[in-house]
Amino acid sequence: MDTLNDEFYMKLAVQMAASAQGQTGVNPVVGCVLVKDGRVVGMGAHLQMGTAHAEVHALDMAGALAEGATAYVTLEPCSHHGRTPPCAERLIADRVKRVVIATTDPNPLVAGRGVELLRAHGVQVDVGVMEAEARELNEAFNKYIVTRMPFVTLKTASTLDGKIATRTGQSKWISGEASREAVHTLRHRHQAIMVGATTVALDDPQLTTRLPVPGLHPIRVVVDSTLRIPLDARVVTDGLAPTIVLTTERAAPAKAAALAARGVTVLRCGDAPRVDLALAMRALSEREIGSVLLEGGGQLNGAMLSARLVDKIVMFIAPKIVGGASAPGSFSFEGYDSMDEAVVLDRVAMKPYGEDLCLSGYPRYA
Ligand code: AOF
Ligand code: ZN
Repeated sequence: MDTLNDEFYMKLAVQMAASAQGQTGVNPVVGCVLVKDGRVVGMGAHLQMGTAHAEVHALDMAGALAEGATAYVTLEPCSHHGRTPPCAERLIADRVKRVVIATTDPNPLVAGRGVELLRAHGVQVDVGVMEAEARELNEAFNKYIVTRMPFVTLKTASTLDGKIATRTGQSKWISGEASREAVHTLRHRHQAIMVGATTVALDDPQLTTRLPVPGLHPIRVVVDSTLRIPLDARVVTDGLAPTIVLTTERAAPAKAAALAARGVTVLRCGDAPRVDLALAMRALSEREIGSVLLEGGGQLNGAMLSARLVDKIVMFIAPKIVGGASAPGSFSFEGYDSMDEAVVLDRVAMKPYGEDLCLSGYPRYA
């Protein structure tokens, strides 16, 4: 049985934050629980960009009971005037006695100032309860807010021999149902989903979120240097989510106009024969896209990895072997001569999904 302690209440706050993953745009997910004299008197989560922060919901619920209470917050209360007023000031005004924080806010506008402000007004502040869990919930925000580049999660599903299709191009299905459902949850939790034009031409995917309950569809991003995306592709015609095509200055203006007429946003990133992927990621972040789920194929995965633009890899491995020297793999790029140059994953985690194995980690570039 769980003991009633700081971790117990923080765990609840973390769970509330986790439930909002995917719906706060470039804002972090945050949960807050207020406890007074052994009772929970307020709870809240930040639910959408531009709306109240977690602390405000919890304090509104508690009303006068906030006086003398302890607040458990998964992220350092803000000290700045953003789209909403500073939470640290509100906690002080409502006379909260103690604030327990999982992790500080990396936002340069906050970054410790929330803690300082609270302490300066005599509030007891303790930082670091369930820190790792709280930080991981906001790994995309943590990167975006500091670098203004989106956090890229590369997801791939391959056979035991690393293939993402047979030598004739068949890819349905490599992974099992449990893995595929996990992928749709990943889609829900990312602001955008990105694939190459070849994937669109071959598979005509919808790139939407399909789960046992309704999910959020990510913005669809297609990397297409020559604008060969068919005008009747589902991502162009179905209207289920916005679609952005990343291309080059050389792409045909008539095709760009035809796509634009169908509601597709065409962004030109670089003059080279290929899309400048770093520029492209910057262009997405300028549109307030802070997280991207990269779903291949192998060429785009390889190019993104070579450009060091991949932050996390989530790989589903199915217990199947299809062989074929020409069958495509998860990462197709020139490759390295020496093992010393290999991209190595840090903080590796492994989890079974049905008969598949999900291996994830964070690439460290040599
Ligand atoms: C908190 N509690 O629940 C959240 C915080 O534009 P705004 O007003 O929504 O502010 C966004 C920034 O505030 C965001 O970048 C992050 O630093 C912090 N988010 N802070 O105290 C919350 N969502
Ligand atoms: Zn706030």
